Amino acid sequence: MKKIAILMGSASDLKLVKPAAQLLASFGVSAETHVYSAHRTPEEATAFAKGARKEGFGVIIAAAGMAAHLAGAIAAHTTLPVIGLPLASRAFDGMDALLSTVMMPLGIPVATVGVDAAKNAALLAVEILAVEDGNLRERLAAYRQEQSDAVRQANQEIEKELNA
Ligand code: RP5
Repeated sequence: MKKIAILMGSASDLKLVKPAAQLLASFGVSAETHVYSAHRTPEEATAFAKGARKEGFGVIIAAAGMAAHLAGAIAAHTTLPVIGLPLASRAFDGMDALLSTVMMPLGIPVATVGVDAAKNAALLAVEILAVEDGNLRERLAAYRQEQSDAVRQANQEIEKELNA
């Protein structure tokens, strides 16, 4: 099975990114996490992107806040799918990172999830690997079933409480 990389632009992003690593672990997917800054360690970020396919990665999640250029900078140096994870920060509550991540120029796409949507970034990465992996497809189906069951249960409890 291919590996998934989780990159973040600063150590200060870890709390927001950790749910992605935890979800990947729950699916039994091999993941590596690194701090690479598009602006402060561009050489390391570029070297990682250039070597990622050879190193066995199948998907790269790139998380950043503020002027969030990490996902685009990584995508510029690989043809692996890159999932951009914009992170909220003080000044603009994530809108800065969302627009910096999603508005890529023609030719270098970044699949961008919602602000702070670390679990969705991880699920999308698993879905990409699952194209070639039947076991992951089954685990995704089970995850969705559990999710739907929880929503139905919550609905029943609210209906019972408020519609009696
Ligand atoms: C981004 O700048 C990082 O991803 C982080 O979200 C933000 C602030 O970085 P620090 O000042 O916390 O290092 O590149």
